Amino acid sequence: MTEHDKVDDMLVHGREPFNAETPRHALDAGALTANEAFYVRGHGSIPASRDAGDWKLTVSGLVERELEHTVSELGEWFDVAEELATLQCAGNRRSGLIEVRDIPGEAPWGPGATGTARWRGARLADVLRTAGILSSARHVAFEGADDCPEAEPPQRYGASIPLAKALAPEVLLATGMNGEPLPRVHGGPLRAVVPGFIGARSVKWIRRIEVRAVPWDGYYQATAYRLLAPDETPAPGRGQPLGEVALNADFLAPEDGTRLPAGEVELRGYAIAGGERTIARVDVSADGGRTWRQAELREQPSRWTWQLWRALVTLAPGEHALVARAWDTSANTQPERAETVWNPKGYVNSSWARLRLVVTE
Ligand SMILES: Nc1nc2c(c(=O)[nH]1)N[C@H]1C(S)=C(S)[C@@H](COP(=O)(O)O)O[C@H]1N2
Ligand SMILES: [Mo]
Repeated sequence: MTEHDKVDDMLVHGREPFNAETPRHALDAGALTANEAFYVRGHGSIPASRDAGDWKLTVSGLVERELEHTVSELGEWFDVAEELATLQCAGNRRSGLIEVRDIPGEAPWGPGATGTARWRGARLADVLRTAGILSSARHVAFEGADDCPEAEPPQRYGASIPLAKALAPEVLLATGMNGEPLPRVHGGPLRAVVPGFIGARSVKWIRRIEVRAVPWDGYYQATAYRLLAPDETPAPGRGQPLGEVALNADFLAPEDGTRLPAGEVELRGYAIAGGERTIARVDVSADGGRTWRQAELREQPSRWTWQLWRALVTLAPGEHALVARAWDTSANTQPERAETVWNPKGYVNSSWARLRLVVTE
């Protein structure tokens, strides 16, 4: 184990703030990702540890009555719920975009900025209903306790989601992860979990919930985590705010570049649809996309999770470039090339998954 109780082979993109990606084999290990291998994405300093007894959450803004509860009180006063849900960072698979054109200041995350866990906590909707939502409310913002020096101007991390999503039963104020108290590096003692939305909206170390008429105006909602056109530069309000996760997939096994003997090879990977959609199909191709065969979908743990898949292909000696693409229940599929989705912050690389294998005699 290394810092923050993570396995030794995490792919560390930064130590301060701590950012670390899950290795493919740890995602391949099962439908749920172990806490000690779950990716960490942080923009600021992890707040000093506090226990649930004195960490206070306030609910304010467009509400009939303001609430203030410690995390322990939340557990006593609201029903405890569980959701299996996948978190996925909007920067997942950015390395494929960097290969097209450099993205200064953004780390080259591979396919492991994602993970699936069993989250436990109060339903946000129950808390909001207790506060009473005023009719002018449209968005619900979460403010974290971490100071983020990279933001312009420096500020605490914050983000918002539309009110309709905030009132959906799957959105949790989580205090537990995979049967353990929520680890501090993942937002303990309290974080939002917004299934189907980009990870950036699942704010960690929440201290304040603000019910608003307009989206949160902080840096991580108004400037970052927005999809810009290739010729734009980031500025407040520019581009499109990212919300629902986009359809995506990647290979998990074998590792990229593996050498293996000729014959049958089992390819394994994940696919995620995002939003309210689910995965309808995953195809793999061993000839660059001229012919495809369907992968076998494993059972989906819940409607808010990814779906693992596998496919058998027979490979002759030589170098092989395999590709995979997913389809969702809206009949969307993934674009072929990363060039077509390149953007200045390197978000949402939804292009085909690619895997190189070297097959020997
Ligand atoms: N307070 C706070 N919440 C945050 C962040 C952060 O930097 N600070 N990063 C966000 C981003 S970009 C992602 S992808 C997820 C990552 O959650 P994890 O570190 O538990 O995997 O947390 C989100 N919530
Ligand atoms: Mo993220």
